[in-house]
Amino acid sequence: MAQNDEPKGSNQKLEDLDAFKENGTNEFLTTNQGLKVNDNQNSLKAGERGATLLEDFILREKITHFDHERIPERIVHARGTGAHGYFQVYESLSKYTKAKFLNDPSIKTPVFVRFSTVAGSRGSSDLARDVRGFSVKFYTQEGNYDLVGNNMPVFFIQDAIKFPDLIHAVKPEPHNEIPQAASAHDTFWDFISLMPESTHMIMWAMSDRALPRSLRMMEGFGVHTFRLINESGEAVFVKFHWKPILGVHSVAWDEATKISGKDPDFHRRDLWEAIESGAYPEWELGIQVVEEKDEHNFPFDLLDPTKIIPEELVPVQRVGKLTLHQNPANFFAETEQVAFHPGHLVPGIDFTNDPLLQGRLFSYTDTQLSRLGSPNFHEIPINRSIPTVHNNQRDGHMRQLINTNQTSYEPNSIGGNFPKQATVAEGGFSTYAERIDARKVRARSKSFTDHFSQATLFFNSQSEAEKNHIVDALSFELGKVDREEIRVRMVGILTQVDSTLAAKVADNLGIEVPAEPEKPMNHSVPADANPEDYQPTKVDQKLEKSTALSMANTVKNTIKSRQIAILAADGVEEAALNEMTKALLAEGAVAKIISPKLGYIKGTKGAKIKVDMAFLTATSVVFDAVYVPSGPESAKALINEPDAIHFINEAYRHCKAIGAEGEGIDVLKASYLGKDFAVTPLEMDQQTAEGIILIFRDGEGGNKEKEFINAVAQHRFWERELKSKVPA
Ligand code: HDE
Repeated sequence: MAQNDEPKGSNQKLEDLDAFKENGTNEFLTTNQGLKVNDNQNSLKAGERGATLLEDFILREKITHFDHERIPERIVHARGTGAHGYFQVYESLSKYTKAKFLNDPSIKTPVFVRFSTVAGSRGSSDLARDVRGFSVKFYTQEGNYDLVGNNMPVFFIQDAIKFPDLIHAVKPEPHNEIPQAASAHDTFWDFISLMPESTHMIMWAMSDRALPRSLRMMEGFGVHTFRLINESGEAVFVKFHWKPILGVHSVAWDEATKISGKDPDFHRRDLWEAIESGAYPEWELGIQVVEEKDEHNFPFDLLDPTKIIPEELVPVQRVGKLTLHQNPANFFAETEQVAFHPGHLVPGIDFTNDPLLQGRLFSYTDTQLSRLGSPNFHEIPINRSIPTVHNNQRDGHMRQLINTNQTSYEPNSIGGNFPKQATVAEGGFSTYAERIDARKVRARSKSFTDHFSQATLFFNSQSEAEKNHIVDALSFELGKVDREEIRVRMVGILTQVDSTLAAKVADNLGIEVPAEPEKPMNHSVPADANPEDYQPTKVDQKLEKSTALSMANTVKNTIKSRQIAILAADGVEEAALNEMTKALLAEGAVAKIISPKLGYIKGTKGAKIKVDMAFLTATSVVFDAVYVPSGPESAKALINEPDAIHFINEAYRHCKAIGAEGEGIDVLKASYLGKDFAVTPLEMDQQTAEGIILIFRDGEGGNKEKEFINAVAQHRFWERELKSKVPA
């Protein structure tokens, strides 16, 4: 991640937004009519103690506006956070597409990005086990292009007509509105267990991908196959990827549940703080390109949104970079009012017939009408395109534009037939002329019925720790399901993915693995159809594993923007503390000193050291690593502080890097780590020792700071879980 020299707020869209900004500094308070207000403390009354008068227009205006200041939250993806930035392509992609913003490496296209969880309400926790939305609005010179994706490359269902069913099943149950932002309940698993097409997505959703460490450390995917079209009208199929420069990292489930209580805004805060500190989040745009002639050369259908194209079959070409460099000025005006739509296209990009995508093309405009209240939502500042809008659409609620021409129809002679259509050469959009020769039918293609092979591919590609986390996640979720028949049916589905997975989950649930999964497995069958025609099939994927699917293979060479907790009290050795802090900051990490009390602590040499947080407000789960510097008095104080010991136990349980120097090591020994090792790391079991960096003052050579930094860069030592069960 570059410490970017780009000045904040420097892009064309941000300049456009400036015209709409207001700031009352040095101004008088006014009503909405611009009238200066003289008394904002008291309503108008008949006498000091009298009834309030209806004529008090100032009171009425203020209360009325307040009464109406909420809008409906998004029906899905209600909880979100956003940021401004820009996108730049590395080299012209004119070979594939005529989209101008993808043709010229000198163009910095302004973007607004919104990340979200799917199921929870606006006020729910960031750390729900859930899919994350990854929506990008490119404000191109040819109009707005929206890439509305997720952090997982597949989806639960294959046809848009099932979307309301899926969402009704996952949302809080209708009779009691429980549970919030959680899929661990009967209706969700009832639906999933009857819909085997969701199995591949379930593997992703139950994996650590559903618990990102940071929005800056997750991938993004366009999910559907799209088309790119070049100047000569030639098309290729394309899958879009966002690859985070910091790698893909997650937190532990136990940690996620604790973060949800300690800091439900964890992801939102992390994104905000990274951008404020100049550690601008970055992703590379990746594309997988498939030529039209190869459309049918895969063991799956490119139009099926429950399938990936494994990177082994079609490599991801990294073609450009997205940088987020400015936080919104106002959450409601920008993050809440932004309206994405996969149908916002520019010339050179087009759809395919993926039946999930096709339904989305209707839904997104439709939903804005009830959410934002008017077909003029495109006039809200954050939604305005950079090119000015000229057409004959008129009026409607909250119209902002003052159209001054006499004609609002086309063709016309009175207005010179303006605004006029553009030829393709002039940039007019023309839909890709796909050949279609078919009967009109309500049907699912037979090429969509392999529901398990890629679920197995995903599971097989995971590391041991990742597999265990999937077992734990499924056991937790199904453990929250009241009805045993749903659990049994779901374990039956899991037998189709991997028999060990099914056996482990069944064991945790205290049930038998069914000898045969329930038949028919797929209950999503038209009334007059033969259920046999809708049952899952298996197609050999000709691939055992795909390395890109495991987070274990991600970037592990940077600690930029990682949060390190330094536990210290009065009597800390300032040299030890300063050296480590200096080394961490030099690598771009953030170091925070945590002590029994706020204020200042004293070093052994008398230095006055500012405390960032007291144990009362700090918690290990929002940090990536812990370091305890030397100093006998400091160590003693920490050993006597239960919150300090708990802090270390938790960090140890969550497999984080832990470092200590001199007497700081005694603090580790007073924690649960003391059970796992006696004196030196040499006496520790190799696996438990990993990620524990001890610095002995009389130790020989080596750069221990560097060793600690390398450990932090590994993110987590998940193998530790196999060895040590920490009761924290
Ligand atoms: Fe969405 N989705 N979706 N979705 N979706 C919405 O649009 C919908 C799907 C995604 O930050 C809604 O403006 C249907 C896939 C994101 O503002 C709504 C179907 C993917 C966001 C809607 C899908 C997504 C939404 C709700 C099945 C990944 C947040 C509010 C056919 C590729 C956008 C809104 C933001 C939001 C409908 C499936 C991603 C109701 C009908 C697949 C990231 O229109």
